[in-house]
This record gives sequence, C-alpha cells and structure tokens, in this order.
Amino acid sequence: MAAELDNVKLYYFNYNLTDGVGEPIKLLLEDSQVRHQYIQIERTPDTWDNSFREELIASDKPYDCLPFIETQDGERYFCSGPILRFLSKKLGLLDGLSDKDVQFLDSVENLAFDFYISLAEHTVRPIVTEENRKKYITLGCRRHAARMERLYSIHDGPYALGSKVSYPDYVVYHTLYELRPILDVNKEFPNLAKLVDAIEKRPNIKEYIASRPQKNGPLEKELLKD
Ligand SMILES: N[C@@H](CCC(=O)N[C@@H](CS)C(=O)NCC(=O)O)C(=O)O
Repeated sequence: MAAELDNVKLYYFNYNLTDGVGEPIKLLLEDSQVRHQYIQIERTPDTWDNSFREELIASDKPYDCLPFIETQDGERYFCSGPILRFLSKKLGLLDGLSDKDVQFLDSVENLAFDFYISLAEHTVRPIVTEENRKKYITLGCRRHAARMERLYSIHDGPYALGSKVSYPDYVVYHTLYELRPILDVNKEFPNLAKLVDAIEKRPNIKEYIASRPQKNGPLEKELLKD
C-alpha cells in the first residue's frame, strides 16, 4: 500500500439519518483494510458554516464541501467519486485495467452518484413536497435502479466489472442500502441483488457493517412502518 495512505484522515459530516456521500469512501477503506481516522463534523452554523467551511475556503484548496481525505503529507483531496478513484489507484486496485474499463467504472460511479443524490433531493431536502416524495418512492427511484440493473448486466457480475470489486460498487451498494425500505432488489433487480449479496459477504465489510451505528437513512419513516 502507498505509504502516504497510512492513517489517512477522512472528513465528512455526522448526519443523524444517513451516512451520506462519505460512506462509499469509508466502505472502500474498510474493505481494503487501510488504517484511517474518520473525522465527522457536525453540520451546524457554528461547527461548519461559520468555521470549518470558512477555513477551507481560505486555504490553498478553496473547496467548500465535504468529503475530503488528508494524506500523511498533509495533502487534501476532495469530492467523493474522485477520492474513490484516487484511493483505488494508490491501492493498486486499478492495476491491469484498460482505459476502457476505467472509463466504464467512472461512468457507473457518476450515474450511481446521481442515483444517490436523487434520493436526497426527493426525501430530506427542505424544498421536497409530499407529492414529489411519493412520486420518487413509487417511480423515480426505480428509473435509476433500472438503469443500474442494465449497467450491471454488461459483465457477468456480481460487480460492475465482473468478479473484481471496484469503486462504483461501493456507491451503488450504499445507495441501495439506503433505499432498502422502498426497493427490494431481490424481487425487482436480480443483478443488483447479486451485488448487494456479494458486498455484504465480503468479510471486512460484514464486520464493519455489524459494528456501524445503525442509521435508517432518509427513508427512515418508511422503514419504521413495518
Ligand atoms: N460532488 C461532491 C458533492 C459534495 C457536497 O456537496 N457535499 C455536501 C455534503 S453531502 C456539502 O459539503 N455541503 C456543505 C455545504 O453546502 O455547505 C462530492 O461528491 O463530494
């Protein structure tokens, strides 16, 4: 493993309902057994808007969002998909893949990110109406899932690229995990069901999920109905 990754710091928010877009990075770090610290910031005006966010903007990397990772040498790297790809590259997880494969992985990650954000946009954002929440729950999320199902049919699974796990798999898995109250992949999306099963059988992930504080996701209301 690249020495600079040892004890890498991952920064993200400690939301109540969801593990958010930091979680696929956490899953990759856990699965690859990278020693790391997870620094979770409370998203309040005092701890974020008027302090940490301002510090970031004033720094030489003036991003104003989380997640980011900080490596041993003090370098910071931002944005979930690019961080996943960067870590995968440093960990040698992209070794042997063609440019065509990596382009495919990037495209799956990009659409998986849209899938994840569509969930937030139709459930927890303040502008969400009850009507568009319902429409998303019945229809909207299935359009995204159906697209992922097609992409996961290209290779002979369970992962996006076939038998080898790669970074978009953690994004798709985490999205499906948060959607579980309204989307039963076992009934509707067989390729995605294979992915969920394969990820959850990975020993390091299994151990991590068992120890992770339980958050029901932005669909908590629906999950708690049963
Ligand atoms: N495309 C970015 C999105 C980053 C992003 O917008 N993060 C949100 C949290 S999920 C944030 O930092 N919001 C803080 C703010 O808007 O002040 C990524 O994938 O990391």
